[in-house]
Amino acid sequence: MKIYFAGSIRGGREDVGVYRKIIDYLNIDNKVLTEHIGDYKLSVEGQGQLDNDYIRNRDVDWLNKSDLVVAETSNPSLGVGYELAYAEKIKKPVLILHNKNKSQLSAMIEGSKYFRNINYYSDVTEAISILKSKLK
Ligand code: 6IA
Repeated sequence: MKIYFAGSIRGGREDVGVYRKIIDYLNIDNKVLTEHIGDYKLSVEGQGQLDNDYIRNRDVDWLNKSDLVVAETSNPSLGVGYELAYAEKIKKPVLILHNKNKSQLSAMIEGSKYFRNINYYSDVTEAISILKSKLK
């Protein structure tokens, strides 16, 4: 299955190691379309000269083509919020992973009946076990 993985970029890159592990796990039996999110070299500083229109349109195209959206929401990110709202609008299945020790998930996500598959975890090992059981 084609998976759109969403995680913070300009919202902050401190969880990139978690994104990398989740992407590596998902890629065992699936195709993650957004591998760059787990790329340690993708830094906020290096993004000034990138074409925002291109990025947004390519990402929306990938969202449309994906079978499932997996979003890691612990580090608040406007882009991830946008992607979740877009997935809700086009009724794409969504699985959310949120580290309960890091932040409180937005009421706009918790309060939407569309997002029923919200999974709270405390470390990356638990996040992977959740994926294992949910993607069986
Ligand atoms: O507001 P944020 O930057 O935190 O939003 C992150 C989310 O928006 C991710 O889930 C991505 O899918 C999407 N996104 C934001 N910026 C980019 C981006 N920047 N490339 C791809 N997706 C993005 C340029 C990176 C470049 C080095 C290839």
